[in-house]
Amino acid sequence: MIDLSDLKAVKEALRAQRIETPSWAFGNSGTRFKVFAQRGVPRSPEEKIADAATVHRFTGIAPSVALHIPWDRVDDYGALTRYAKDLGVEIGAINTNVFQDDDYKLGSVTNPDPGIRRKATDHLLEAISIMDATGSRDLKLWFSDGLNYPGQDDLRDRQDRLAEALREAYDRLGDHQRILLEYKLFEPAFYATDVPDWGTSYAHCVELGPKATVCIDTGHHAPGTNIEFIVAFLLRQGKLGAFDFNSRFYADDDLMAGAADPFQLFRIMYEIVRADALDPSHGINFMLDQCHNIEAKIPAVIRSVLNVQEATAKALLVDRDALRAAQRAGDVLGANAVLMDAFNTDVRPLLAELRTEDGLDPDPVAAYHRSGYQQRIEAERADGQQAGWGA
Ligand code: PSV
Ligand code: MN
Ligand code: MN
Repeated sequence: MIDLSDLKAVKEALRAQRIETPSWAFGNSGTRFKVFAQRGVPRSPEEKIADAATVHRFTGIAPSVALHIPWDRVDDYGALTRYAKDLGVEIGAINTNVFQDDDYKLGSVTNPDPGIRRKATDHLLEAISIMDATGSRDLKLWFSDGLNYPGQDDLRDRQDRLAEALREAYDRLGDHQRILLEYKLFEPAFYATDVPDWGTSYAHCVELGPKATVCIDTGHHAPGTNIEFIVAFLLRQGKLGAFDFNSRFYADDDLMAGAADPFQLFRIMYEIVRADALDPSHGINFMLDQCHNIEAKIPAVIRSVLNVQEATAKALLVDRDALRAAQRAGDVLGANAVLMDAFNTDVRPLLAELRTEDGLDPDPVAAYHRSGYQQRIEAERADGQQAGWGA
């Protein structure tokens, strides 16, 4: 059993933790079969930011919100940034969207048509201009580009076109800005995807330079993939830039982080702790990328933040000296027991204590329900509409 009496260092590490919420998680979303509208969903980027600020108010560890362009397009990004600041949050990563335009049927930056490639690359450059106005560090790129049929296009030419567009975006980055290149095994393309895995993303990032790093979306792998290995490998190479946390049972399900496999989340967070990479100064952006199709959105985002925090607390409890000693001694069962001991520890009382010490409610979900915020937005946003995925 782990002794929970003197945990000053663990609490300090948890206090420094930062999780970024996605604006689109607050809007209506669904599957290709049906979008179930909910009452009180945001009608504008400002209202999404207000919901993100509410998540931060109750959790204390979610002080930034990622935007998705054009879903969150506004005329004045400086004003939007000030609006966010007034609510106590910052604008985080700027996500590009080169997947919802008819022109991109055969690809965006990899499209065989140079005119369409130009349009897609211009969108990436526009996103960097938005980052200049919002003060954002991260340009998050995910390309839906790929092929449905063998022979449809030349696999290698498409890599060249991708590299060319990435180079143009990279060269436009300011000193404190960087690219996060996300990969995804399949969907919407079913035969080949142009950035299907961490290796492809990593190779492009290495070619680009130090301001390009890999973003791991936990829902974007083949079933059974050992994600913590990828985390450990990229950390060792200094090329892990960010996470899109969510959980999945089948494909890219975008369910709440830690809901499907809390043990996997713990194993991932252990590799982060193992590399001393939890602190924001290390530069990893711990984001959520989720869609709440049937559950209430704000409590679902709060729950996800808490799930990541719980996994982190357990990872911080791993007795690293004992683990190393067991590993060096070749004690297979002993080493595994050290890890499982931490995972099986109930950290909820510790986290409740931490929140109380910091002036937060020990139960953020219950506090949200008591706050009246949900009733207020349902009344105020009576004409709520699609935002994000449903748009
Ligand atoms: C693609 O599946 C993805 O994970 C990318 O991050 C997109 O930007 C995001 O989903 C939108 O939810
Ligand atoms: Mn993602
Ligand atoms: Mn995804």
